[in-house]
Amino acid sequence: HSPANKVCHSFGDSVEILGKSYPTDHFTNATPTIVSKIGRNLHNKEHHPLHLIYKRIESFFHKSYLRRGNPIFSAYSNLSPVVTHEQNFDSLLVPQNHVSRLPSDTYYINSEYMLRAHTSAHQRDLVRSGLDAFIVAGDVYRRDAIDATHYPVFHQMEGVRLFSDFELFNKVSDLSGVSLFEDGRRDNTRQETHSLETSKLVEHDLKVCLEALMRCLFGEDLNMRWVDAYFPFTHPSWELEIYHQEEWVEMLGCGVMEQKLLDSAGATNKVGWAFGLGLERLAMKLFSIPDIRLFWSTDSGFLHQFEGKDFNDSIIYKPVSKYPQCVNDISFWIPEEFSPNDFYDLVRSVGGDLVEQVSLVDEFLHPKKKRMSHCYRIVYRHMEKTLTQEEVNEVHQEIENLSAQNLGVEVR
Ligand code: FA5
Ligand code: MG
Repeated sequence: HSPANKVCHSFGDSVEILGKSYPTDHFTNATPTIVSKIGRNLHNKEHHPLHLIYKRIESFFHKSYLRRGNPIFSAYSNLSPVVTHEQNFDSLLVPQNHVSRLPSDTYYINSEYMLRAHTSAHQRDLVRSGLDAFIVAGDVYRRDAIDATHYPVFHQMEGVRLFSDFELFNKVSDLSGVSLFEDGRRDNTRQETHSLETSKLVEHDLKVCLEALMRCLFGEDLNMRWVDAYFPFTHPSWELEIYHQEEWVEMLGCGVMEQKLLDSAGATNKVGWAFGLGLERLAMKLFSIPDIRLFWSTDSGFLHQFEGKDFNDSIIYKPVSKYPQCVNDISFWIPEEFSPNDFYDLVRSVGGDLVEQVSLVDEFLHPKKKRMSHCYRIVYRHMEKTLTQEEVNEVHQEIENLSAQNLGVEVR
């Protein structure tokens, strides 16, 4: 059990989020820096690139899926990112010992509440409320490394579609003896309660939908591939990768929804698919945005390039010239219980968006002292001006001081 709360969360007895007060306790490891991002709602800001992508996807679902002229997918983009551990994990059948529950990976508010780590946290409740088809966009929070493509807050979009037996089988001509459910064994192709036809038809509908979505975003001659994956709440499961600028990039995870989840939500006579995709990943590829920190920029150099744009306009971001980097290393002896994510959070709290990247560049075990030393390289870069060495030194010194104070490390 990693002592995540060693990173002095520095809230008092309670923390105020979106007008509600939450008592802090031994679980609390969210930091003020992280909590200050809640409510920014970049995905709902007119002309913000994340909003443009969200609108493109929403419009795809609204125009592709109609019932008697009305969209069948309902869209949600204002659900609170504060959820219970139960919503984020248990409702999705995430095992008690799954790594994603570790405080080194997740931001907890207290022993009941946390910041959602994925938009899947809303699946069960929205199905329970009676919906058959919905999309959800929102900010999600994960403790993670720091570099040009990782930020502790990013945005996801979830999609869910359920089918009754009539809805699933109405396109098949020979229906004799086909039913949604049957008793069997779980294997690579299906869950124990699904017929093979169910599993294959749901898979087909899901893949056709997501391939069409990607073509709608990236154009007709897009290169894609399906990769087998595992999620506790879908089976079978896949990831979709697209080929872009000479590399394969994972865009989303998806699968056939676990029947146990649907049963717990009261949808016992339906089957369905679900997917979750990353809006930053899509936006960075679509608009050629080179650094994930830029989404949080309030500088006109960035936002200006999207102003007055409609979600269907094609946009290529032109980098505001990159200012020089400043590289500083920090080495310290680590205590017995230490997680690099504790250090990353501290760096993020002190250095904010001046920090472009942090990487573990060296670790070694002192043969006599039996102590472990870590060396981290911190790359500083301001997105809108040149940093002076003094400005960097001040931040770096503060990182050293607080690491010694809060993480129990001994700076070398
Ligand atoms: C999930 O979060 C699952 N909830 C997805 C899912 C939903 C599966 C419904 C099945 C059914 P994953 O952690 O792989 O899975 O994240 C999904 C997508 O979010 C990724 O494909 C990627 O596009 C994006 N993503 C994940 N981590 C990051 C990150 N650190 N920075 C930016 N985007 C990320
Ligand atoms: Mg993944």
